[in-house]
Amino acid sequence: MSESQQDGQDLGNRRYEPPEEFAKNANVNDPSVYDKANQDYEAFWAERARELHWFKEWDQTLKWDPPNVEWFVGGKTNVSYNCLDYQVEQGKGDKTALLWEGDEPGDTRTFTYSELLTEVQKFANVLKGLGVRKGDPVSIYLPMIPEVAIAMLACARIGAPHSVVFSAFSPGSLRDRVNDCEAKVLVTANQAPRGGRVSKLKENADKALKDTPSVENVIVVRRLDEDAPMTEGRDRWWDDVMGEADAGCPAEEVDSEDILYILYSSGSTGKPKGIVHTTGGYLTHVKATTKWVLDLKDDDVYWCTADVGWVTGHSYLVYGPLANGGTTVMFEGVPSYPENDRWWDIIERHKVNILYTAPTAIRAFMKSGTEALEKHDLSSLRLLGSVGEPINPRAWVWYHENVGGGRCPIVDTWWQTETGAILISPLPGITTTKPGSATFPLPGIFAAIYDEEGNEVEGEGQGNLVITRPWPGMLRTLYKDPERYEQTYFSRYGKEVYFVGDGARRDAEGYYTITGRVDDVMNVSGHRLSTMEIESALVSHPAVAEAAVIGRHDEDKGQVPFAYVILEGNREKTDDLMKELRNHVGEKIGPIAKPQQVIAVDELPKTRSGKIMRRVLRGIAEGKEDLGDTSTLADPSVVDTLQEQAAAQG
Ligand code: 7RM
Repeated sequence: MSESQQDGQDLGNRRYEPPEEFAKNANVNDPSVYDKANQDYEAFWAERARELHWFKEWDQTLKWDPPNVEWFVGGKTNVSYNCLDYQVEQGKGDKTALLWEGDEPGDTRTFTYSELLTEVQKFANVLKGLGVRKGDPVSIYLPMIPEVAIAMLACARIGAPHSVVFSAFSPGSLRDRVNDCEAKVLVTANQAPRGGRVSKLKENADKALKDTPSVENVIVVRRLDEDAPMTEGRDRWWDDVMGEADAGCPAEEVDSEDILYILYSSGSTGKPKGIVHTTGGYLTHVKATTKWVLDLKDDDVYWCTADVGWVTGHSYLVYGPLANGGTTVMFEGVPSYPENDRWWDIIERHKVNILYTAPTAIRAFMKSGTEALEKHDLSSLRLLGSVGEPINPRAWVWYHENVGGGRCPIVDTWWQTETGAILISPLPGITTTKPGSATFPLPGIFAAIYDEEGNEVEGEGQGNLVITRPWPGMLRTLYKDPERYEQTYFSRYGKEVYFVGDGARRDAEGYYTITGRVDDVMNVSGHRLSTMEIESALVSHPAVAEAAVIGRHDEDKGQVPFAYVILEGNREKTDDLMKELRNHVGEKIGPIAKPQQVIAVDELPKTRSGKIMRRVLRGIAEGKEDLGDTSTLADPSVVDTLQEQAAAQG
C-alpha cells in the first residue's frame, strides 16, 4: 500500500469529538433527544413547531395519506411574520438581520429587523397593487442583493408563492420556469455585477419575456446606476414603486399547507421539476435545523455562501437564520475577486462565526494553497458546514485544519431540494464525526437502506437510501404534476417510502456515508460501481485535486469507468502519472473499478450550483458530436476545451 493510500484511509477513519467548550454551549447537547424523537416523532416535531408563531394552532400534527402529506393541519401562520414581526416583538428590532456585502470589497448594506420589516411591507403592497393575490405565483430573477430577500419575504407575507430563478440562468431557462407557474409578475434587476464583470440581467429577462404571455408587470431593481430597456406599461423601477408604497401591510394568516414557494430543479432529463414547499412544516424544519445543526445563536454572524437561486439559499440564507432572529450574511461576489483572499477578508471584517459552504469551493481553495488564508484572522469562526455533494476526507480535514484552525466542528449536512431542510447530519455538540460521513439521521428523521428488491439492509451495508416516515420540510408535490411526484419519489418502493435517488453506505457503528446519485451508478460486467466511489479513490491521491467519473458504453463489459481529473497545481500531465492513477483506483476499490482511461483536464463541466454534468462527460468520452443542452453550465465554453483535451490524449 502506498503512503498516499494509507493517508487517505487514515483520514476517513479519524474521529473528531465535539470540543468540550463547544458542546457545553451548543444549542443541543443532550443525546437523549434522539430517543425522545424516536419514541414519538410527531410529538417531537410538534414541540419544534411550537417555537414558531401561530395565529391559530393546528388541529392535527400529521396527516399521512401516502404519498400525500400534511403537517400541522388547520394551523394558521405566516413565514414573513415569523421572520420579521415576531422577531421585532421579541426585542430584536434594532438587531442586524441582513448584512450584505457587494461585489466590491467594503460595499456593504445592513438592514435591522425593523428596517427589513418596513421594506418587506412596502414591497408586499407593491405586489398587491399589481393585482397579486394569495396563491398567485411571482417569479424572481434577481442576483445576490438584499432585494431578493425582500421580494421573497413580501411574497410570503401575502401568501403568493415565489419562484426564484437563479440569476445566471439563461433566458430560455427563465422563460420555461415563468411559463410553468404562469407568473403575472417578474422581479428582476437592470444589472448584476459579479467578480468585477457586469451582466445585463434585464436584457436577459427581456429575451425570456418575449415568450411569457402570463407576465403583466415587471419590477426592475436599479443595481448600478445605469439604464435598462424598459417596456412602457409593463416595466417599472423598484425605487419608483417603493417610493409610492404604503409601509403598512399586515401579514396574511395563511394555512399551514398553503404554498410558500416553488423551486425548479432540473431533473436528469428534459423538463425541470417544480418542487413545491408549503408553510408550517417547512418553516418548522428549517428553523429547528438552523438552530440544532448550524447551532445559530443570538450573537452569531452567520454566513451561508449559497446563492438564493438554490434551495440552500432559500432555507439557510434567508428563512432559517431569520426565523431564529439571527444575522445572516449575503455576498454578491466571487471568492477570487478582487483577490483570492476575498472570503477570508469577509470573515475577518465581519467576524463571521459560522460558515456554511460547498465541498467544490473547499477543493478549489485547497488547490490554490493556504497563503490567502494565512493573511487573515479567522479566529471568529466556531462552526463549519458542508452541503451539496459528498466531501472527501482530504477536503474535510483540510477545511477543518486550515479554515477552522483545528477548533471548529464540521457538520456535513445531507439533504435535497425535495427534502426542504437537512435530514442527515451531525449535531455539532453531540456527534463524534468521521471525515466523509454525514453521520446519522437527525432526531425525528427515519432513514434506511434498501436493496434492489426492497428489503431493508440491516447493520453494516450499502444500497439505496430511503426515508421511511414523512418529515415536516418534505416537498408536497411537483407543481401541477402530482403524477410525476408519485412516479419519481414514491413508486420505486411503494407509496409509503420516499426514494431518495442517492446511494448510501452504513458502517458498523451506524454512520452513513452518501455514495452519490444512484442514477450515476454504472454496471461493469455485472458489477455495480458508483461513479462517486471511484472519484473519491482518485481524489485520495495527492496529485488529484478533483475528479469526475462516468460509465462509458462498452461492447463487452456494458460500461467501463472513464475518468477526468484536474491535477494539483504543480503536477504535470504525464502518461506515467495517468497510469499510476489507474492503478491507484485498482488498488483502492478493486481491478474492476480501474478506469479504462484517465484524462487530465483543466476544468470540469459544472452547473452553476457546482454539480458536475456527467451527461456531457459521457458524450465526450463516447466521441459524440451532439452533447445535448449545455446552456445550464456555469461556463458552456469548457466543453470545447474538454473536447480538445480529450482528443489530444485519446
Ligand atoms: C442541498 C442540495 C441534492 C443532492 C443529493 C446528493 C447531493 C447534497 C450532500 C450530498 C453527499 C452531502 N440540494 N448532496 N448534500 N451528497 N453529502 N452532504 O444540495 O437538490 O441541489 O442536491 O446533492 O446527491 O441528492 S440539491
